[in-house]
Amino acid sequence: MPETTILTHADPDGICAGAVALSRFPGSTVFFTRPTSFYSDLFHTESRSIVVTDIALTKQDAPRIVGLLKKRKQSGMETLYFDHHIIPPTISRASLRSSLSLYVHSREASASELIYRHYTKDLPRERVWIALYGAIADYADDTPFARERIRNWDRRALFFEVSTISLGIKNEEFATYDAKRRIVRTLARGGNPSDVPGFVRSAKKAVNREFELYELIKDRAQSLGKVAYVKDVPSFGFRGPSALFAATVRNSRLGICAHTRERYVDITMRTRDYSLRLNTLADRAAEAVGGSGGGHAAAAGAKIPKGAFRKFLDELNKQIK
Ligand SMILES: [Mn+2]
Repeated sequence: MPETTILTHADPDGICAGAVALSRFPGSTVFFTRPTSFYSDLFHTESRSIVVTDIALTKQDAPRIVGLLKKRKQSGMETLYFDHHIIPPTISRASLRSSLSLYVHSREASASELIYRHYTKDLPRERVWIALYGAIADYADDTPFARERIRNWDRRALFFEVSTISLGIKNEEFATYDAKRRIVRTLARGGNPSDVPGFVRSAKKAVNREFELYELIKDRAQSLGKVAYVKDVPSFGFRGPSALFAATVRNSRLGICAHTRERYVDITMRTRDYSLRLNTLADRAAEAVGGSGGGHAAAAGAKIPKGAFRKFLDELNKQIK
């Protein structure tokens, strides 16, 4: 087992946060995980030091994750955790903090920003670009830190790189963990997303599909009360934009993209109205129909039982003031 393992999320913020971690701890192994597999991945990682970035704790797993972290700490192993998701009500912030060697958490910034700010002194100044890419990609660039730093650089070049990474990973070619590890290594060395061979072309392909998708959503979006939705429309990995386009074409505040899976319905929610707190809406409406939901204020999701979709929409309509 390597000395240090980085466990991070495979979305752009996770990739960027992981790259900042790798810049700080060169030679680490980079491993991707997600909230639902975090417990098992943590369990199977035996490195003396683990850096976790951008991974939410699920309500269900949080207590046993804290237990596992405590055990690691007692046996002299360290775990550093940088995150910006809600702390689930099944654990306390204090118990989580005391089970970690370092806990950097804020709901107000991206994981990339949080880890970069923590290690600023140990990193080349230009590495702040990665933090900004992660922040912008996660819609978390409206922070004092990001606002001020964006002024130091050419904003259009920053956004070009953000688009490359956000769109580029939507193609199969760059959707694998191996490809994402290559991206993390390039960024950690001081490269940009556009330096990864083939990545800009991949982003171009993705943006074409996104515009085609818009035409499809325009055709297929429906609404119920204040909620616009598309259900079981092929969204090619663009579930967020599909939900947003549904809101846009139906002129609604809230848009939903729903996919029927084998045993449940997968819901993605986006809004054009930033006064709505989608994570709260998702959590409450899903819970009311026997599912679970959460995420961020402007980007959330839920899993609900099959057959509960209509009731879920009714619940959302009740919740939106
Ligand atoms: Mn994030």
